[in-house]
Amino acid sequence: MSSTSASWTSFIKSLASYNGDLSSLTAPPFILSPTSLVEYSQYWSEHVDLFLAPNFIQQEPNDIDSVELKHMVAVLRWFISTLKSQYCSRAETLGGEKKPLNPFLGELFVGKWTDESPSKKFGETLLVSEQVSHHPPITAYAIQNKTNKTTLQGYNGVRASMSATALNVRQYGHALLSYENLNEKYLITLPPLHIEGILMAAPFVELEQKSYIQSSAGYVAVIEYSGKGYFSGKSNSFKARIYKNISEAEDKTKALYTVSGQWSGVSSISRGNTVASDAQVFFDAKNSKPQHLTVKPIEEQSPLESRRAWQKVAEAIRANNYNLIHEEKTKIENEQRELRKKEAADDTPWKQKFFEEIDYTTLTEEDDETGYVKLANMANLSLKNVPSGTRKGSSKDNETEAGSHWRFCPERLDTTDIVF
Ligand code: HCR
Repeated sequence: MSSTSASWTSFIKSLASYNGDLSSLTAPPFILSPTSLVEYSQYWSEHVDLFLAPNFIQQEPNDIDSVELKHMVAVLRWFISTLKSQYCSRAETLGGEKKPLNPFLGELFVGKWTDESPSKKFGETLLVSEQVSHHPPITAYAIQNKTNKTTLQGYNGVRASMSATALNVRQYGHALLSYENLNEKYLITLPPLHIEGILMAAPFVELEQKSYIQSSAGYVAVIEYSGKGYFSGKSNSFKARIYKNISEAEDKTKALYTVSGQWSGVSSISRGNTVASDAQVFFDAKNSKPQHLTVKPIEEQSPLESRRAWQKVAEAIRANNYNLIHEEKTKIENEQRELRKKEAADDTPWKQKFFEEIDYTTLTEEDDETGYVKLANMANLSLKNVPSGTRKGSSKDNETEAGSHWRFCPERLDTTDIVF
């Protein structure tokens, strides 16, 4: 047995007794990614044109659909366009899914997308991503385009469990999209996923079950995911239906639009409940190149910025040097331990830079400026700390009373010393 397959075998054995905390998982070097999880927030906006598209939709005199429904279709297209970057990009660039670096508390990743539109109507789009909690690991982010008064904010954490052949991952958190000029908001829930191919040392992500997009205008999109064999026999398949509101979503024949296909490939859209064989292309992920954000050089980054903080670990991972990875990681972990001890001794807990924790179960719809409470109520979704997309009154909803979430403080971004 080669040393690579021996270390993979012992990794699989360790997964069998795995406790759900991804930071405690010690993986062999060839499965480590040199990128921190705090960077993954960038995948929400690698199609800036689609992210901003609703701002440029016009209502035509002969339109059958309301302009709000046209916006919902555009938001769904943008959401589908994010999935390939979110869930397939490591497989494409690194040859398989990898274990990301586990961000330290306060770790930052910032960058910007420049305007590549010929008319320069997009303006600049900024990303700020921050590790707001280490135990459990939670990353919060905001993507802000001031030119078009468009902001996406959200947070997410994952909990995992091992079954016979796959690592099952539940996402906690949500994303909130606001188009201020349109006076519209959208709540987006995060789908469960599992990692297949672990036994073959060729891990890849497959999404499962459902996620939702609830619009403040009432429309709701229900997206169902499946792997090989269910809808179409193809991996990364999905079927999304848009309804007038959440009660209509109880009956699939009431769908206003149906979109079906592969989120990593081509999907098509039809009116009604089924997708016709000659349906119009909705999104073609293979022929739609992602626009990567620009990040300033490492020398200009603050010590809290991810690529600067992890530089030596990342180099050791690229060099496949296990001792050096361990040595450099230990330095960061020890520094963090010392910081936490000092904070405890001085009674000055760590203060998050751009986000604050909030208990939404204590807020009324009117008191909540983000719109989360209202949108979650409209979609009949739980406000508690339960897996993203949990319906009110379901068994998961009854597992806890806690309702703390993370929200963006835009004024802190306006006054920050962090350079983009
Ligand atoms: C599960 C995962 C870490 C979490 C990653 C998340 C859920 C993070 C938020 C992003 O918005 C979306 C996202 C995409 C990733 O696909 C997902 C990762 C996939 C693998 C990774 C595990 C921790 C890796 C486990 C080790 C494997 C290779 C056995």
